[in-house]
Amino acid sequence: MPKTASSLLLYILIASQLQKSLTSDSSATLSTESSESQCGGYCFTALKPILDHIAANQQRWNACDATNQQCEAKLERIESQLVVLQEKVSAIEAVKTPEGNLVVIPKAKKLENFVQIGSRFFYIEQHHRVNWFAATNICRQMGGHLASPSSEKEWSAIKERLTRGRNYWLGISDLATEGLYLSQATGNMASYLSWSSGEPNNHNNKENCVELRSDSDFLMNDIECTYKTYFICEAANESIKMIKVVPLLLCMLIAVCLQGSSSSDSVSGNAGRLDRVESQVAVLQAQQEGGSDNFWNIGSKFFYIEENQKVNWHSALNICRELGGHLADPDSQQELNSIKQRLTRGRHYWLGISDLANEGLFLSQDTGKRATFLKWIYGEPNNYGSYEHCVELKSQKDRPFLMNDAPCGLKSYFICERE
Ligand SMILES: [Ca+2]
Ligand SMILES: [Ca+2]
Ligand SMILES: [Ca+2]
Ligand SMILES: [Ca+2]
Repeated sequence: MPKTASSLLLYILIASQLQKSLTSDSSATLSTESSESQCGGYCFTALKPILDHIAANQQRWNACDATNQQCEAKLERIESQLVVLQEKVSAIEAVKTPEGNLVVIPKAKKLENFVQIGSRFFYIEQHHRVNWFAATNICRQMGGHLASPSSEKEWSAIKERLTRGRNYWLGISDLATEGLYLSQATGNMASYLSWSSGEPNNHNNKENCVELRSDSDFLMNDIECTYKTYFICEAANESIKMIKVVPLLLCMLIAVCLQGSSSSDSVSGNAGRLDRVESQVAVLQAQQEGGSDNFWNIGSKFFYIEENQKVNWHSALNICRELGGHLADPDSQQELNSIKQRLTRGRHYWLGISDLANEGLFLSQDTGKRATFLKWIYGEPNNYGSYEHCVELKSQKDRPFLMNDAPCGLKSYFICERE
């Protein structure tokens, strides 16, 4: 089925479900109870704060004024953002466990090759023997990680699926610090270790990667990472986060549109609502990438570079706030240098600095005080056309990234910062 047709079908499906919940509720506010069953638990959980938000702001939105065409144009934009998310999600597939949890398996491999254990999925490679590093890469390409059992229960359930006479890599190593066994997926201490007797022995001072050994009933052993053997992958949690978002967005979109059309006198309330939804979509997109894992640190500060969507300066402010920080204002050359290394040439990135309050006086959005560190491109800030009040980082050709004042309504990538 073509993508547009299948999305349409989804819309209609969710729409009809939500219509039921709306028409059965004379107050025309979203009934959270009915939405829970209509929308599916997983959708609802993530959706609830937004539904509450929509309900709370309903009056204000109803007073808003806009044309039908504006509504449609916005819907089109939201839909195209959804398509982008769908593209990302197309690499993975979700299935529901008997308990109703949504679990993700990489699409590259067939469902029957994955073993469901509790709420997680594992893939056991039974054909190819590779070294630990190759196993790590293969699992990553499949959208997961080399596995690290989280409990004795999980370990023994995995064990049941293994073939006698074969050993299997786990995503655990002491490559970083001798004797400190970290999970490759999380970078933290492995949550469950069950060593074979006398192990880990770091034999010849060379054993840094962990395998499950057949000859010790699949207890763990440290062995040289270049040893070739079978391996076990686990599906990644991030993929699960990702898969939850698309149905969530569809629910939001339909909820908003139905609310608009349920009151006869207006499509007019739609504009304000759609503004909200659009910015929520932007936030969700950023949250996909901007989880705490994706902030990296310079000294005591953490930074996140949004490279997936362009938004105006005010939206960028909001998104960084939603991610628990603020739009970045680097305050030293060292910080600027570290940030610059990660930027993509030719792109523009919003910073949290503007002269919106007083022309020519550039304030940090975070502190409300004069920005302490400004590195302008030659000839900037020029307040071109008298309407450039927001500060971006940009590079011209081969030149380094430096600052420029630009119109706040322009859509650019952006950088968030967190203490
Ligand atoms: Ca070792
Ligand atoms: Ca050993
Ligand atoms: Ca200005
Ligand atoms: Ca300028």
